[in-house]
Amino acid sequence: MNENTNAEANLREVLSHFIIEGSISSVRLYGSGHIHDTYAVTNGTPDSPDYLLQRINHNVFKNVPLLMENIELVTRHLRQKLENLPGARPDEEVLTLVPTHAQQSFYQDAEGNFWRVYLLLDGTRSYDIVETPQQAHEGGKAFGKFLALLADLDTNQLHDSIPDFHNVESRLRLFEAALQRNPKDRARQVPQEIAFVQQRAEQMSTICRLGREGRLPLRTTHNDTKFNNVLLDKYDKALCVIDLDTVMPGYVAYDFGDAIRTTVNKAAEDEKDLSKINVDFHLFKAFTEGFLQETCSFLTQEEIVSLPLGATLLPYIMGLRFLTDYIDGDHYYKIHFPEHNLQRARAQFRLVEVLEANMDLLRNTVQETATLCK
Ligand code: A2G
Repeated sequence: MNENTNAEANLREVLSHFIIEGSISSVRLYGSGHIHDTYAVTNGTPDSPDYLLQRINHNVFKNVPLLMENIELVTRHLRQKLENLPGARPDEEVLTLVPTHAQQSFYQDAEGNFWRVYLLLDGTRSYDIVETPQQAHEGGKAFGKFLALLADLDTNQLHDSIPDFHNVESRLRLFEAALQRNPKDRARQVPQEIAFVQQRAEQMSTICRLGREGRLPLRTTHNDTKFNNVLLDKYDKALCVIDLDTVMPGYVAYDFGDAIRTTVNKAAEDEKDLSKINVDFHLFKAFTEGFLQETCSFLTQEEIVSLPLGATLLPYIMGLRFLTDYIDGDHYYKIHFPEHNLQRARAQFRLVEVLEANMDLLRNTVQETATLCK
């Protein structure tokens, strides 16, 4: 047996613990995620579904059973809400977990790895780079509707799958600690990036502060609203929000900001040529309209004001996390070449600068859109 056949045999063994219909014809690596190992499982039996198999990264998600409880809770809640919504298609609009024969939502193998299986949604696609305002608008609607459907889920029922995930003050402390440790002696290669982080530390803590003062409510938020976490159908209509691992209590500006980070910039998240990093304002407006269409009935005025702050905060946090991982020796994110995390950090910081330079435009667009839909 060669290495690939061996690996596929192991994956098929894992799959045998789940209630799978039909017979599997292939299992292949899938997607562009930075955290888990994901495989597309193709069914050889006509009319039987394809699946998505994931090995959950338990260095990142330290308590997988609690993580899976969150996902069960959230998918159940979304499904119930959609079942009562005229015209909704719950089977296509919510992820479906496939249980194991022991009726669990995950399987732990002898080596301690955790696995789960979802139904693969047929005929859908996601975009790493947004191409049209229609796609941006649909993405805005999808993430907005996600928040709206979960607005009545008691946040106390959710576990923090990664504590302090978007808490920038905590991220800054981890960054300073990595600088102190400096295990690979990389800190001296990046003085400009370090200065970039430190100059903005205070201003970027605004949302944290407003939250602490009780001026921004904690809601059930997605917290990883990269545009490619929305599946669109063949007509580019948004269908389903995926990657529910970080659904936790958070601020709406986090979801808005992370989605803007990955919607308005037509260059890659790790673009090397910083001159290519720009903000497409048509996409910003289209996303904002879709998002507020679904959420403005329940967002407070302070939350609406916080949205443009989220748009600069999230690329800042991502740049900070990429840079921290680079300094620390690349333990968190999967990298594809030695300076990948540094390149990602630089691209994110450039995006922060472009967004900062256009803050008035972002604010006006958000405010005007909110006024129109109130
Ligand atoms: O990469 C992953 O999806 C991260 N998820 C997310 O937070 C963000 O950093 C993203 C960047 O592309 C987790 O860390 C769980």
